[in-house]
Amino acid sequence: MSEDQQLFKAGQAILNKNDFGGYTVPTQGLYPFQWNWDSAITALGWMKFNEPRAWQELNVLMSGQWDDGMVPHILFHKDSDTYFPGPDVWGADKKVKSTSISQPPVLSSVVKILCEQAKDTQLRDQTVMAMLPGLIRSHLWWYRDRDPENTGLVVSYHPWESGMDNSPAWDEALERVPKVTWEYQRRDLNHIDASERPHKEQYDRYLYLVDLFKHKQFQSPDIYRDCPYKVNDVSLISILHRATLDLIDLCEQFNVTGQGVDQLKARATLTAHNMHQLWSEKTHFFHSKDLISNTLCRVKTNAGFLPLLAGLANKAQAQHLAKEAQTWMAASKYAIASTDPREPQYEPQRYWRGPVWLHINWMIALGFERSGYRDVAEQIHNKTDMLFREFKFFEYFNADTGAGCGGNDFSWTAAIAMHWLLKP
Ligand code: 9WN
Repeated sequence: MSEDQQLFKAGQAILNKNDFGGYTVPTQGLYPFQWNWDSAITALGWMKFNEPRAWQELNVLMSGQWDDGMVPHILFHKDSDTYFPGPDVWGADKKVKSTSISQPPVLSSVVKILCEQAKDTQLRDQTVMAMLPGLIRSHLWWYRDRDPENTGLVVSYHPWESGMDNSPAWDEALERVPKVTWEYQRRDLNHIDASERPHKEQYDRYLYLVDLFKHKQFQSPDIYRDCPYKVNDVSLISILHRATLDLIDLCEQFNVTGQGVDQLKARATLTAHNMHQLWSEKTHFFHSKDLISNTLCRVKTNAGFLPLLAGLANKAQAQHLAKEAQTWMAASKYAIASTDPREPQYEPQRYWRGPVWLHINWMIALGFERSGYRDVAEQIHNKTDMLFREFKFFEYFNADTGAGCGGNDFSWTAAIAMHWLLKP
């Protein structure tokens, strides 16, 4: 058996082990529920060896969709006491217990990839036809509830919604959020060393926002008015835009018209028109925007490369980003770090403040490839490939040493390796 075949088998074993019956947990213990973007990305791995299971993953995720269209960030299908905060803290007692925010909506893009790879075309057509109305409603939810002023740039209310929880991009915006004063016990630190996780001070503020959503009874207009944390997350906006374009393609392919498809097209045009607001002529880079102070989040993070994935960078911007990517890669041994290694906030092993994440590198590489920078995409591919071969399927990797950090036997790491890196 070749090395790639062995690693593929190891990846397969991880997904089987993390399969909780129709959905895959990111890793056991630390994250015992179904997470939104983890699940979508994990389906790419399932697709390589079990097509029905890949589609099932997505169907189970969609089963938690709220009536207003939101697909929640976590679905609490079964109880577990190894994670905090659980369903009681979130207080969202829907048909499936869940959190009250969403996560980067990579789902429609994944559906498009699965469609291209499907061998069982009957199963594909049945599943996608049944899923499309829900997917359209979920995108309309983003544009309606999270962009009430029609700017083309959706608003996030929580760092957990970005999926890049303690990114230094959020530092200033988060400091404005009060801390909770009630006592709680974190569970992540039972599994992972504190040096790799967010600080208590950040958790205090994350929880304040969770309480606020509950007190506002999850009503978007009230939260939009009163939330002390509101950002245009450049990563989420880019992922949503890519996914909207992919969803529009899927609708054309499957002859789905009406149901708001025209609104999706109009919103996508608006995003493309206003994206320049997140570009800084000073740094020659894309930044998220703090909507309360009305300023760009200063620190350069990996999110700034993601407009390429969505075709939201013009030629000159793409050229700057290509140069920037080379500089980041020269500054740290492995692929694109989550924070620019030259920033004072860079911490190579603390979660989203420095470490390398495989799925983000996959998206950045796709972006460079789509923008005509094959060489940069290939360099990112090769520098990501080294990581999991040397250090196995960890949640993320120390950007300086490559050492595996966070949870081990991690679903999306295995899935991205199987989808993108391994040639069994
Ligand atoms: C909160 C599951 C999730 C990922 C996020 C990552 C981390 C959770 C946490 O784990 O967040 O959602 O408790 O730390 O930041 O991107 O989806 O893998």
